[in-house]
Amino acid sequence: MIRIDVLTLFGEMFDSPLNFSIIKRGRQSGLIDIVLSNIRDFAKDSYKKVDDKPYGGGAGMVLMCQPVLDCLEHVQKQDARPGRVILLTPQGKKFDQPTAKELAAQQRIILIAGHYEGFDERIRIAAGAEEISIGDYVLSGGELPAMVIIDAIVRLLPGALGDEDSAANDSFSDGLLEYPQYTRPEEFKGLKVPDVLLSGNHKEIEKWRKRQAIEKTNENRPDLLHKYKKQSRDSNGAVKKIQ
Ligand code: 4GX
Repeated sequence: MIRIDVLTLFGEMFDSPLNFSIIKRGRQSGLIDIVLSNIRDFAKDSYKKVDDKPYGGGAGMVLMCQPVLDCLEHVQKQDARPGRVILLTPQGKKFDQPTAKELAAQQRIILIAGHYEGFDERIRIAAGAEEISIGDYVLSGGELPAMVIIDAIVRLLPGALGDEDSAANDSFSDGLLEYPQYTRPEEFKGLKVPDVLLSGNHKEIEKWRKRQAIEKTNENRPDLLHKYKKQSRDSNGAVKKIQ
C-alpha cells in the first residue's frame, strides 16, 4: 500500500476531495494510506508562529525551517520507508502524466504544501526535496496542487478504477488528446452523431477516432503533436504514416 503524507497548515481543505469517488474507494479498499499532518503543531512559541519576514526584505512571509522540518522528521519516523519529499511550488518541475506514473510506482510520498510567499530554501536542501509545479499560474497555496497530484496518482493504482475504465485509454497515454465522444440520442437539437460511429465498422471507427484525436491535438495542443510525431518515427527516422 502506497502511503502519501501531506504536511500543511490547512488540513481541512483536504476533507472533501479526499472523501469522494475514486480516492475515497482507494482509501477504503486499502490501496492508499493518506496521512495529513499540521505544520503548526510543531511551532515552538506560544503564538504558534510558523512564518517570518524574508531576509533582504520584500513582501509576504516565508515558512520557517524549524516547524516544517520537525513535522517532516515526525512523519518520517512513523514509517520505515523514507519516501520522496516533494515541495509544491511554481518554481518546480512541471507535473505531467509521466511524472504521475513515476510517483504511482513509489511506496511512499511526502507532499509539503506551503501557503505563504514561499519556503525557506534550507527546507528544500535539508529535506533532500524535489520541487513540483502543477502549471504556470500562481495559486494561493500548495494544497490544491497536492490534491491534484494525489488524484492523478490514485487513479493509476492497480484496482483503483472500475473494470470498464482503463488508464491505458486516457488522453496522453499515446501522446494525443482524446477523440470526441457521443452518446444517445442520435440527434440533439439538429446536431447529429457522426455516421461512422453508428456504422458498426470498427476499423473505420478506429481510423476516424485517430484522425479526430490528431486534429484536436493540432488545434489545442500543437506542442504535444510535435512530441507525438517524434515518437512515431521508425528506426530509419522516417515519420510513420499517420492514418
Ligand atoms: N504549482 N503555489 C505554493 C506558496 C509557495 C511559494 C513558493 C513555496 C514556495 C503552485 C503551482 C502555486 C502558489 C503553491 C504559491 N510555497 N504550486 N504557494 N502552480 O502556484 O504548485
